[in-house]
Amino acid sequence: MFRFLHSSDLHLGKRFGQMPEELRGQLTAARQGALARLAEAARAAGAGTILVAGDVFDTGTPTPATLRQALTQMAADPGLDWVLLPGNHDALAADELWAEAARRAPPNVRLAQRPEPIELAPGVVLMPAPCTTRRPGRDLTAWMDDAATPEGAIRLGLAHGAVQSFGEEGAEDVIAPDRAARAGLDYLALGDWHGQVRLDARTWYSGTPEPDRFKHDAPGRALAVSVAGPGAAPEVDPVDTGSFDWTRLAIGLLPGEDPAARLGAALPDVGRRGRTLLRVEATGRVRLAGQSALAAAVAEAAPDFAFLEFRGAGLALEPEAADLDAIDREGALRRAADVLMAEAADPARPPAERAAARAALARLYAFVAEDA
Ligand SMILES: [Mn+2]
Repeated sequence: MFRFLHSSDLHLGKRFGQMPEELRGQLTAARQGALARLAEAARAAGAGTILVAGDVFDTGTPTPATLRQALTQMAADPGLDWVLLPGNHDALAADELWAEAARRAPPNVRLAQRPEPIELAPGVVLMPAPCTTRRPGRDLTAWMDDAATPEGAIRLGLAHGAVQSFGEEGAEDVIAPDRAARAGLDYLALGDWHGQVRLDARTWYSGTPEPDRFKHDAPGRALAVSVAGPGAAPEVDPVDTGSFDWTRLAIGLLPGEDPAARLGAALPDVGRRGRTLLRVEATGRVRLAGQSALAAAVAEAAPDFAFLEFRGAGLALEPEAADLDAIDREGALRRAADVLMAEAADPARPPAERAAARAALARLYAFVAEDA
């Protein structure tokens, strides 16, 4: 029985420049902290080896502190072996990074810099496919098909990249999704996709241990994998390793509903909010009063969260004469409100302009309501 932890896409040193300044350092530190959480998860699963399937570092030029502190953390438990694979963000082309890593790596850290078998344990052979460049232009796992391993050995693969091409170019970059079957692998540990995905019983993307975007809308995870012997189906268990949650909250509204109540009911537990980055995406139809109430409810909840972003581009204003009357029945304010309402509903205008008109109208409404 061989047990290991499969992870990928740590992106150590990622700077989060688009985030508020006071949050950036916390998010970067949370990524670095993922190393200790992976070590803990490995020990809890009884695994002695951690395979990192690429993008250990966010760039080929991490700061010396990022590199050295990562290696120091990996050295903290000499009973755990780490195997680090160059991914597309930290490809072999970053030769200074990998040379420095090789100089400083503790004995329990192996750098999978060549496509050749590595003996992880007696009878357990790992075949790595390090990324040579950001876009290697070929399937780097092809060599595994013909790689000879000792009779009766467990064959493991480690690679980084897509298994599917969505664009017109780059199809030759793609990893054969059936590589495990073709190469007789007991398990193929993949990285690149930041969400956890099972391709087949022997082929998984572990996902990142610490989320870094809203796209996947899932907590940070790794995989605890057990292989009983050559040919045996692996046992694969997801384990939680995340520190921050990146959560998308979709709210579809109808004009008669109370948007603030809907939002309140859908928000995560208060205790978790300080470690949650939340994107609220409102769609549907809303009246002016509802839009004001929603904006106020978002502003009220925001300080509980590490980050809260509101997206209302999918929200249509329901034209109600009574709402415009509440602004004014005639005069300059009413004329402004009529123009804004028309612009907000004009399909010929770009979405950003319509959103601006909607926001301006909501401001006008809130301003007048406050004054009253
Ligand atoms: Mn990545």
